[in-house]
Amino acid sequence: MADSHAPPPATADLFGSPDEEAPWDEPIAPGAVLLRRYACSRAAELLAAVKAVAADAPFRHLITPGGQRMSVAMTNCGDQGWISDRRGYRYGAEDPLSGKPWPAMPDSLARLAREAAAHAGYADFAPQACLINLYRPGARLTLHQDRDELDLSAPIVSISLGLPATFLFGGLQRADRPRRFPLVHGDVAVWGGPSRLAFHGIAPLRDGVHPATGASRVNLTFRKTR
Ligand code: MD3
Ligand code: FE
Repeated sequence: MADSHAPPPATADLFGSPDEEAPWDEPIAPGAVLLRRYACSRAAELLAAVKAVAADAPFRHLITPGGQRMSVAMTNCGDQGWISDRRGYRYGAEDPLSGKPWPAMPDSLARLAREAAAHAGYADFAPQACLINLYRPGARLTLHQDRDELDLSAPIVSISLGLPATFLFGGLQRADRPRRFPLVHGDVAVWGGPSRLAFHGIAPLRDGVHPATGASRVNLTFRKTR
């Protein structure tokens, strides 16, 4: 028989499964905040949505304008998708593999991005593009800026799922030495204001297995493109 006088668990009731921790905020620079574990309680739903998108628009390794195959595999959902090929980097409404529009952005994804942006002080964030990155061990993203969006006043929201990664967060100059932050399953970040054009990247993914994703990491970035 349950003891009705037992104190309630500190956090377990509010955050689904008892082994899930409550999210917390970690500001890392002006305009940049990590919402630690923010997406944990919804990770299964988010990954199911990613799987549905990838069934329509499969992950592929894009070619950079310089002719290199990217080690990260990518796909998109939403009204616009980010692509790279010999001709350059750009957003477009169609998946070049199929010639069809990108899959619609699942509500579960759009809702989380919107809530995270609002939590960080950006009301009414309406992402037009969601770029989905798939990392296998060894995959990396070298230091770069995200500047293919026409409206740089909107933030970018990112969600990390699966294997942990080391995020490299530099400054506004490529030569600024990056700080390193671990990103783990369920971490969400909002990048706006003075951090919107910061150089950033992901160190080569280490070997491992995660219960939710196997030997991989999935990152989603939500963007207002115009
Ligand atoms: C800081 N993705 O898709 S997410 C990218 O984990 C990208 O796959 C990484 O960089 C990933 O372009 C990092 C975190 C992130 C995203 C956009 C930013 C950090 C950012 C834009 C400006 C500053
Ligand atoms: Fe980026």
